[in-house]
Amino acid sequence: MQTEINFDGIVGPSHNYAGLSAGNLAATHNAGRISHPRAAALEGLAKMRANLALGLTQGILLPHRRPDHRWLASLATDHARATPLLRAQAMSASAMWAANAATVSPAPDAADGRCHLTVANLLTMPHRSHEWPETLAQLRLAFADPAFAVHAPVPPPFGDEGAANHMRLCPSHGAPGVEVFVYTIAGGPFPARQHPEASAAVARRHALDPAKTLFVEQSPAAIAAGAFHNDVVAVANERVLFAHEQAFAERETFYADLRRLMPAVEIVEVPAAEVSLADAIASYLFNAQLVTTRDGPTLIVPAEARANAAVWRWLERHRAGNGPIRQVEVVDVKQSMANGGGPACLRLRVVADPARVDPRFLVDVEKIALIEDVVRRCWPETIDPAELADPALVAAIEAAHRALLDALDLSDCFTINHVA
Ligand code: SUG
Repeated sequence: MQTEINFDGIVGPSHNYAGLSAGNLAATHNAGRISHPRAAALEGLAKMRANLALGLTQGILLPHRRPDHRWLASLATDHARATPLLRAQAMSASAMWAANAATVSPAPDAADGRCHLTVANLLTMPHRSHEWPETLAQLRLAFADPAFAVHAPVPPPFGDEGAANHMRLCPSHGAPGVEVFVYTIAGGPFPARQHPEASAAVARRHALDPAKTLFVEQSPAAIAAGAFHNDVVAVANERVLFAHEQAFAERETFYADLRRLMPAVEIVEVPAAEVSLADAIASYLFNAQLVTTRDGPTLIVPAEARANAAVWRWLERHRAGNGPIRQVEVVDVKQSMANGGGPACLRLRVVADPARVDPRFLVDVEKIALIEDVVRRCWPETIDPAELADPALVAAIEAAHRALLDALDLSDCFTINHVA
């Protein structure tokens, strides 16, 4: 039974605000602030609980080992001797944003009938460039069944940010769909993170039908306004595409192609005159989880979307007018939001038969309670980024990580060398 499973990244014990992502306005504005890793992880777990209550299937991805000693050693340094910037890059909890873990093409779209996952290289940002080996190790465990094909990252110099720049439209999750790869062209004030060659390589690896695959340029205006990933200005689920008017460089061509390939598509476009790009990005209206529940298409938005008058007015009017989005759920993930990660950033969608997934990566309410218990006991309450060199903090972060893996019976996760 093909089901959409949302794998949420558990917020790691080193969650902090070091301002490492140029072009990510929230992260740069909050640089130097004190973070609350325990509250951050509990917010993420509460979102997972809420998704279970909506009848969704929920999975997890684990925080990575931080500091990343292996990465520092490869740079001929260590945590004590590294420069403050390198140290912060080795300590980042950025693997929590699972939408950047991999690009996923479900089995019905692939010529070989397997579900394909390509781990993202995330090479544009130094603090994210060393995520992929541990992510790959987890994906190889979670998706070891022959129903899946897990691929190593696209090689440099082609930056790939995973599912955050990929959308899938289909009549229903288990039916063949149209896959849309949104790429970026360098030249604006902020980095372009998704190289078109990377998108093309992922589509080829995933054995997609070229006739049902679209490559679309993200609008440079959106990147310049702070949309460092497409999922900050657009989201798709089954037949619905929900996007800001200024999300794509050539929207008319894209929409025409989409309608030709999938006449039943419902394009819900928010005009800039009603919600400006600035309001869309500040509120993360589009960094919502658009999911199918028993009540129909449901949008899970961050509380910041409700707090923005223009955004909330648009949502209320859409619902009152019987638009395609039938329900709006509000979640509080403000600790993640302060680093530019909304509800959609925190999850990786995989359409598959849950029985084929390693059960240690799936959660029910009891397992969430178990994780909450570890978080309450072991996660630091606060981190001041000025304290990242403190050996006592490092010891606490490493002990917290070990406690989580032990509780989930996943201590083998990073000890086996899964990297090809
Ligand atoms: O890559 N923030 C992440 C946010 C990722 C959001 N993901 C999606 N849109 N799918 C990023 O910019 C900030 C980390 C810091 O500054 O410490 C950070 O990496």
